[in-house]
Amino acid sequence: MNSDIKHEQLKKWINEVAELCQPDQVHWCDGTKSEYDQLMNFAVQHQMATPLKKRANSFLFRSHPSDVARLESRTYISTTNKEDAGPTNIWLDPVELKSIMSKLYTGCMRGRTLYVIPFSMGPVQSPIAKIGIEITDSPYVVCNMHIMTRVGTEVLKKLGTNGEYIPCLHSIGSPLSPGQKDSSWPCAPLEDKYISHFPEENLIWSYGSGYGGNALLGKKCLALRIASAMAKREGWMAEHMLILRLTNPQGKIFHIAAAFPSACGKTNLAMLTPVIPGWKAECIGDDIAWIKLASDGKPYAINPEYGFFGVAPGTSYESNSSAMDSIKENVIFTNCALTDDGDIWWEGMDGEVPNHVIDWKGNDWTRGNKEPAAHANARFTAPARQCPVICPDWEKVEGVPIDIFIFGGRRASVVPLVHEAYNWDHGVFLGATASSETTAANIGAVGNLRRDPFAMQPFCGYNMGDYFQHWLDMGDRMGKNAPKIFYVNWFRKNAEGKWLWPGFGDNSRVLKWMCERVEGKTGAVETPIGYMPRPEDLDLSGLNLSPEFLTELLRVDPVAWQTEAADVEKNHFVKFGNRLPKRLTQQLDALKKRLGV
Ligand code: OXD
Ligand code: MN
Repeated sequence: MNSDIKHEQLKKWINEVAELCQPDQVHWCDGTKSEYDQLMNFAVQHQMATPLKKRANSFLFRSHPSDVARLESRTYISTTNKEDAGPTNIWLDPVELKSIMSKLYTGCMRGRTLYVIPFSMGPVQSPIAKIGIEITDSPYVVCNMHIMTRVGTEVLKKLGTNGEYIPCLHSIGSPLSPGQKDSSWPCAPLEDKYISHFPEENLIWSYGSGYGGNALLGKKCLALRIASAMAKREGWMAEHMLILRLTNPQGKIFHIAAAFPSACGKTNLAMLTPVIPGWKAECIGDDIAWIKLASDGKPYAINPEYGFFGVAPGTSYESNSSAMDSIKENVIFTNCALTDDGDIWWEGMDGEVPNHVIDWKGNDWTRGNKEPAAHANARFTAPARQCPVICPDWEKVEGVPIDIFIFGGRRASVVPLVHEAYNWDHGVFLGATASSETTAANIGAVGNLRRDPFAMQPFCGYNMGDYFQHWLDMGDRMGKNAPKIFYVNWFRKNAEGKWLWPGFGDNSRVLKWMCERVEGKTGAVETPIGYMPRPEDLDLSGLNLSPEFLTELLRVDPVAWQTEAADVEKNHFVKFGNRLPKRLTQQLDALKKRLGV
């Protein structure tokens, strides 16, 4: 036990966990580079990681084929009353769940080291930041946490003798007997994996998986599920949102926070290169926003993370040059392919498809192979400071004032390029009814349409009906300072299945319209679903977009929207019973009336 630790309650918790999990040793992480290097050396020596010849201080890991993404089907919100977890979460009674998991945790770290990771979500001195302590037996998790959060002694100093922290217990669930050879990605079988949250006591217990959000507990578990429940209790917001600064040619600054489901282009939008002359975009965060009202009544957001855990396939200089420049060195790659000259590769990267690589399963792969070489949810973990368009204010302790909220998802049809809410309640309705086709970020079927309210379906740590009410309450508190709300769909297709909108840098054209709406400088038409730009309101200069494509992008089909409204009523809102705020039912009624239903 580290004798510098003065926090008695923390020491007691570590001792209790060590007694239960029975590791060979306990290591308190200090967050230094030498600690990172030692752990990476260990991972390389034990054939868990491959150093990349072509990228300085960068490593490739290959996970077990069963452990490749978040596992919503094994993610639990465990509250005393089932209703408090709500219809979008899987609930288990806390006593029962703790009993199951305590059995699994017993002796689970035998033959391994228990690492204690003190971390801060948000700049350590930010009044919006929160401290977590993750216990893990995975060196891979420690190294990723070094990049994704602020780890180390500074955090322990802030914690002092009795500071508040969120305990996050993680084990890969794979003890070693004496002399047993370890595997390159130890983890537990699916039926023993649990990603559990106890929001009433701000507690996280995760067992059996070593991958991403299942194991890097600062991210989805703390910064979204537990934080959303804390935010509700404490009157702030924890959202699945990127944060972006846009500066117009006159030097006016706008801050945008945008929520999209996993693997729907948040990182690309967060780092976009505007195609319209004179506009500048800077990235503050690509996944999570914590937002508090300041004394001026405005909502201020921080990015609680310190790095990017981005989806690799599809990332290229063409789609996101800033992401590519962020991953030149000091990066952990997971489930990417390895080229013969010691670099990584994935589908959708610039240049020629290589003749030969080692695929994410460790097998030879040659061009033309039907199976992808990189897993669809392969990831890069990179320090945010390496992003060439990181905003100079990204670590501002008070955050940045938000002017615009955006919701969206992947919809091949029905949903137009952009529409604007009539008012705050209507905006909350747009967030509450957001929908998207599912992606590989979660283990499960890909391409199915599902409602993903506020892109928080997998991440809201309490009853989603109460979460809708929280958004309404926050709007009431913000009043005239409430940001304008928009809904976008970059993914609409024509009858032949072709994308109608180029996306990426061209999305700046849509953002420009939003900023001009905030300034009251541009027009819009009223449609049944909200305000929309007329073709002439969008800056389309230099874009070779056919008039038919533009018409289709901005088309509102009343019959299709009647079907949407009926789906919201019969299959979505009905799930929330008496937890559904009346103000949202009124919004649905108003939509139906505008549609002539
Ligand atoms: C992520 C996700 O990793 O949303 O950000 O799955
Ligand atoms: Mn995400």
